[in-house]
Amino acid sequence: RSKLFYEQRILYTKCIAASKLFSLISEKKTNLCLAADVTNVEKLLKLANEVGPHICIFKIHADIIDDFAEKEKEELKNIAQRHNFMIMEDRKLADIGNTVQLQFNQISKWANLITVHAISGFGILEAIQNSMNFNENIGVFVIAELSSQNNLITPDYTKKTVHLAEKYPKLIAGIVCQFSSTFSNPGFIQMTPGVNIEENVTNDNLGQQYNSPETVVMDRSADIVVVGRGIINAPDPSQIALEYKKKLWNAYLKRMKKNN
Ligand code: UP6
Repeated sequence: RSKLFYEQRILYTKCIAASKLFSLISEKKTNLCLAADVTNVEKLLKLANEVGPHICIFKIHADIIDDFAEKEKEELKNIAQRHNFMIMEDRKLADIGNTVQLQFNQISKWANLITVHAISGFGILEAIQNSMNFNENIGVFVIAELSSQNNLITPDYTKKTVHLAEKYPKLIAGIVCQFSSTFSNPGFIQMTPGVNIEENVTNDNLGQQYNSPETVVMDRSADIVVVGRGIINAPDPSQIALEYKKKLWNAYLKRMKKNN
């Protein structure tokens, strides 16, 4: 998997959203996903406008945003179209199939990508698959590992999660994980959070752990890297996003050179 260029990976995926994402990444030459964890909706839209040119995914937590209504969702969709990025709702759905289906039907009205935990078993993916018949363009990222210190996910849980994901290739765009060994299917996109370019920033005080762009892309084969506070707390988010974009893309090119 780590030897293949993004555009080559299209051949291996059965998920429409993943193949769009692979082409978008190679066209824009960016594997950066912004975690736009802000609570103010104007600030959110401003970030999308300013950082949009440098990212492949604009990832949000809709439930932390004040007044994120129909109008603002439309506006975000327009910005996404203008700057050619995808919108991810990082909802980490985890309930029984029926509840998840109802949640998914709402979220799929405005998001292109969504995250889910596999904790409740096959029902969660089955439910989304049923709804997907009406909207084939939305892709799912399954959480197989977390970036936080002492989290409760075990190697066995991770293995079973990947195994379950393999059964839904049309649905699954990728896997949220930390290591290249977590899965091998080149059709799945590895999305990895927990990255900061400041050498002295290795964690926050709530368990988050950070690595460098080189570590996650070169050593751990990340395909898309999630950066939040490293960008959004900077005085000029757009300028720092460009810096992350360049570092991450160079790390990808180096990995390709080394592996081919
Ligand atoms: N995220 C993680 N770790 C995971 C999964 N998701 O940090 O294992 C998400 C968080 C946040 C972002 O919900 O939105 O990635 C990381 O933000 P940060 O760069 O500000 O730490």
